[in-house]
Amino acid sequence: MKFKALLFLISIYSYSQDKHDLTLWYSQPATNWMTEALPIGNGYIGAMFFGGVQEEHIQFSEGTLWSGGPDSNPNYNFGIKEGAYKYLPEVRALLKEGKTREADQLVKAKFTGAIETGLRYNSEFGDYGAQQTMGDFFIKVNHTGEASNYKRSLNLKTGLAEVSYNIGDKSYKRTYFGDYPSKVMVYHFEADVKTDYEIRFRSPHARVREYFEGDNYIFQGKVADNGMGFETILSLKRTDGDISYKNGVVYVKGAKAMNLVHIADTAFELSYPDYNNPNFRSENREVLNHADSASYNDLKQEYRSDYGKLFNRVSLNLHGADFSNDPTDIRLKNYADGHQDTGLETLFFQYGRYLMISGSRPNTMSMHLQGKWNDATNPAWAADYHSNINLQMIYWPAELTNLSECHEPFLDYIESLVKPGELAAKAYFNADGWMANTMCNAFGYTSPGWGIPWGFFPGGAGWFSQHLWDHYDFTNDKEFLQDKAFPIMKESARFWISYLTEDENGKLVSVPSYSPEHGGISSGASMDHQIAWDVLNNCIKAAEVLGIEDEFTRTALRVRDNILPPQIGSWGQLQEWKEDVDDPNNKHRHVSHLFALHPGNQISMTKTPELAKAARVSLEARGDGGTGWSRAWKMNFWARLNDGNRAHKLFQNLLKVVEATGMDMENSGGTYANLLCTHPPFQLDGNMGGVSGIVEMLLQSQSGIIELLPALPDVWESGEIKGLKARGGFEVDIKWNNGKVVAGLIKGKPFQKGRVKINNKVKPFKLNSKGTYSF
Ligand code: FUC
Repeated sequence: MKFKALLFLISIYSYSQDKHDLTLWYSQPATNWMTEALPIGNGYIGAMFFGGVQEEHIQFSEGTLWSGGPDSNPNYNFGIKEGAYKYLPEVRALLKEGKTREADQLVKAKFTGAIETGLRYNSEFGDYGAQQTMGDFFIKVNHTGEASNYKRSLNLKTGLAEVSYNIGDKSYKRTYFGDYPSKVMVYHFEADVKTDYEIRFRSPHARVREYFEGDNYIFQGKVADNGMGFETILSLKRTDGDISYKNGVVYVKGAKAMNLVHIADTAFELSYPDYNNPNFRSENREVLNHADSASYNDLKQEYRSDYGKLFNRVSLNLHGADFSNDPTDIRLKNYADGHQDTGLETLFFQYGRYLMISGSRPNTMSMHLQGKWNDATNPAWAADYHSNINLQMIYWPAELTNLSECHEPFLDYIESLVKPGELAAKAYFNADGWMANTMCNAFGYTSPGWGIPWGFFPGGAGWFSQHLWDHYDFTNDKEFLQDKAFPIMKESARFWISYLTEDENGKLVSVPSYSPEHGGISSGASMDHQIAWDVLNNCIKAAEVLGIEDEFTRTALRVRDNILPPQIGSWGQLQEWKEDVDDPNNKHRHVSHLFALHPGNQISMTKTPELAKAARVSLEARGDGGTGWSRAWKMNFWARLNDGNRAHKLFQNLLKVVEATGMDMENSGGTYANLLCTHPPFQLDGNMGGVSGIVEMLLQSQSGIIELLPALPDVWESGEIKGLKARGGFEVDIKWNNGKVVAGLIKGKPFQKGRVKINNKVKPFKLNSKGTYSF
């Protein structure tokens, strides 16, 4: 039996090389979902627990539960307005004549995506829909008296969340985790003394059927506006004590151990055009039956082994202060007051990896703006898939931090957008290939958003395609490149080949265009040009790997080399638009025109020093603030500019503790007490962008050279990192002292060759017959 076979693996995988204590912990229960509750997940379900003494509150959502889409409105058509393309020549002509205002008005009238809103919809996003919470469990613990020694924690080494306290001389303990292999969440309650519990489930959705059968509490519901069915089951099979059920409440009496195994599924399937899975109920039962063959300890060990296998691939040790004896909320405050705490920085790094493992596993839905953690039916920005920075940033650390398989849900999601994205590209621009604009949902919405300028960004598909190339580049999986990546990349390149037009100097430009969410209409937003360059360049590299040389590759080469290159403007800045109109006092959160520096690689310190200098001028002008993700992105930019101290300053700004939960678009980013990133409100992008920023400070490989410590800040004078990935499929360990590399190891295929930059010297290397090279 699988569970037994896994028992011995635990001893191998539970060992973590991290010397830091990697625990988030608090001496009081959470009172606020967004800022204090702690996240757990099994890839499918994301849950947040509060840890109340008298009553536990566990909120959860399942990634595929969405409102809106085709079943909410028979006219739903991926946002497409047929025939819009007829107005494209007119917009272009107006821009040529310098009639910018008229051109902008025509775009606003004709090139906004269709959306229907109204009271009958679950969210303000109408038939576009929004990610949905499934509901909340409230678990009353019947004990009286004051609690002492209270602790609520999340241990990243074991992956286990715990709540523990005493009442009098009796101790109580809860252990929670999300087990991906068995597709279950597990909530385990134990006490020295027989205890009574009451369990209630509340869902904001319509109840179809609620009942108790065998050892299982079952709730079947549906989303009001699209009728999407879902089912959640709580199995009490492993609970001692008496179990009874009345009027929606499960009563457990006299249990020393109460064990709740929790599953959930929905009628959604990520498949164009109807997105339905009619078999979800029987699939849910299979999950339950399979899990029923395992004891609590089996599930726990299966989880620890599965989690540990991924988590322990990377360890980070930074010498210096480590205040892990202080609760995390206190540490965060002290850090904001200027206390150094490299332990907290390491905790933030590994927390991002924990969130990736808990929120994104093969065959689960892609993470959204909040990963898998959403407690609302009308969440901020629909908790959707934003393509103008957010979704990509969420997945930046996947390859870098050796969690390549966690990247897959996003890559599958990209694939699901191709067909509707082709229809949208034809309808709006009569263009070849596929596009995706700023906001994408679970149902193939790839049209421009319903407002301009924020909604107009056909560059989404090209940027997404970078992730397909990177997945190949970090893994060398040629089959993946050939069968999945290249066809999708090629079609997003073909979009640009047909959308770009020649300007007065014969250069190819994007007309009309808008720099993401900033400024007005343009005859060439730099980010568009850089994305087009990037996807064409990646296609050319992919074709070389696959041995393809044809009409497409020849065109790709010609078009790439004729795109208007990044321009340096009047104050030495990198221009955000073809028009030299950048304002040196502008602090806008988006820094889109630096795409070519990061995550692109058209601009670099060594190959294009003048452009890198201009990028630096622009970055200086934008400042060190912004929303959470904006600070995180700036960390990555400064790392690419080899300025470790400045990157670290941005990291400190990202870790700035924030208590407010409202929406703020300006300069209020930071981190909540539960270490989730503050946009505000909560968005996962800043967590993940921060992790990627840390990696970019320690290791870069985008130039084809493995560069060790390219942007080491003074405060990280000595340390060690193991298991990072580099392009070419390499795995890299680095140890450093006094700012200099002292030892390291590169792993890969036997006899594989590469180049490595150690202490500013580039040298070629060849792995030995075991596939290693140590220095
Ligand atoms: C983009 C950003 C906002 C926010 C939203 C989800 O629109 O400009 O700051 O992150 O995505």
